[in-house]
Amino acid sequence: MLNLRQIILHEVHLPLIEPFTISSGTQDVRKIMLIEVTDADGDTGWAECVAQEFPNYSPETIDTAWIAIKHWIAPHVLDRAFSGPQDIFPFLQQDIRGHLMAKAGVEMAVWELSARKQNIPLSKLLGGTRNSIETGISLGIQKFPEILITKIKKAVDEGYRRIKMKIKPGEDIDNIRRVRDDLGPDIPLMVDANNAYTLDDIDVFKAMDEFGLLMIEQPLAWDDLVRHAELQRQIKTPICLDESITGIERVEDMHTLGSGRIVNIKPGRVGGLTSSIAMHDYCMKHNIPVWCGGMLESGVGRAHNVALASLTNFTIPGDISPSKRYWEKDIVIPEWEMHDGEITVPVDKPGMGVEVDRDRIENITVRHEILKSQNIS
Ligand code: OSB
Ligand code: MG
Repeated sequence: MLNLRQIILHEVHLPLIEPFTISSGTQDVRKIMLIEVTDADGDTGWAECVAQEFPNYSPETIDTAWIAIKHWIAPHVLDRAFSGPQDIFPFLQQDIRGHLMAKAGVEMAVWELSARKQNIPLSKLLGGTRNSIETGISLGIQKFPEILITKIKKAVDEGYRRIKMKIKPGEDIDNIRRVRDDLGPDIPLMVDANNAYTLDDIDVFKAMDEFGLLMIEQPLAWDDLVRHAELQRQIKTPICLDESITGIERVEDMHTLGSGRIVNIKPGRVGGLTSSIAMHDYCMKHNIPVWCGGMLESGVGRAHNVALASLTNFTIPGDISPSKRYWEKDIVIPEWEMHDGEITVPVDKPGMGVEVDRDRIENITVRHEILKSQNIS
């Protein structure tokens, strides 16, 4: 039995080594919510809520997630007996609508706690089968195409197994052509539009077919499946859905409608690890490849993504880069490192396999709140 006694929320601000620009905006400081749960035995687990400062990726933000956890999620789960971490998500879904990022933060911390209590790695608790995962890089929109080319070349030289470049209207076909012309047809290249287009832009996507892209990620609206199906019917390049897939039902709908052929699973977007595993299993059964996306996580969220990406059907390199790609100094020990384009899954350590650097967190905390059940003194 699992009995949660306390949830602590920490907001830390981490400056990114370089600003990250997608079609809907730029981030230079990542405002991160860390979640620390404690159970009746005094054991603890950590996770990260991936909601960002502005609602330009998802409707949730770090502030809405804070409110959701404090007022609705924490009171719902504290001091209640659960048989295991897999019971948290269905329980939250039953009574609380939406707020998937907030729910995921708490749920993932409980998974981490459970792994630590059982003294096994989180990857094993989730059913992971890999000892290392292939690493991809997500490159934001750059000021000039020359900078993009240089960055892609450097990433390939560093060993990254898959390159993703962000696009937006006016910064798409010409940039892709330059990358192919300068760096050749063999680079495993894909693009991510973060919803910047509509079906009126269909010719842009038809033109992309000649570049041998691995996939086009989320070209149309963030909550759409029907128009994506129309687009996928008219182009050869596989569509990969990110924002539109908020859970297992949306994966089923995507499959039924033909809205895409690949799924980007971000546990933080879909309500947590239970939901991610269900999506993974469904996709494996239906021969839909999946990969683990990223939300510019600190080493804590990254640890959960690494554990999830160790499951069998994560066959495409994910957006799981090493700590140094994002931060001068990460908040976990050891930091995440890449060797020959791979990150080692910490299969010999319990829980998420890295320790939170508490001194460092204290130095960069801007908000902190301890949530306890009313029943406890
Ligand atoms: O669309 O995948 C995305 C970052 C923030 C919000 C949305 C996305 C991204 C990335 C970054 O692409 C991936 C990473 O964490 O390296
Ligand atoms: Mg994306």
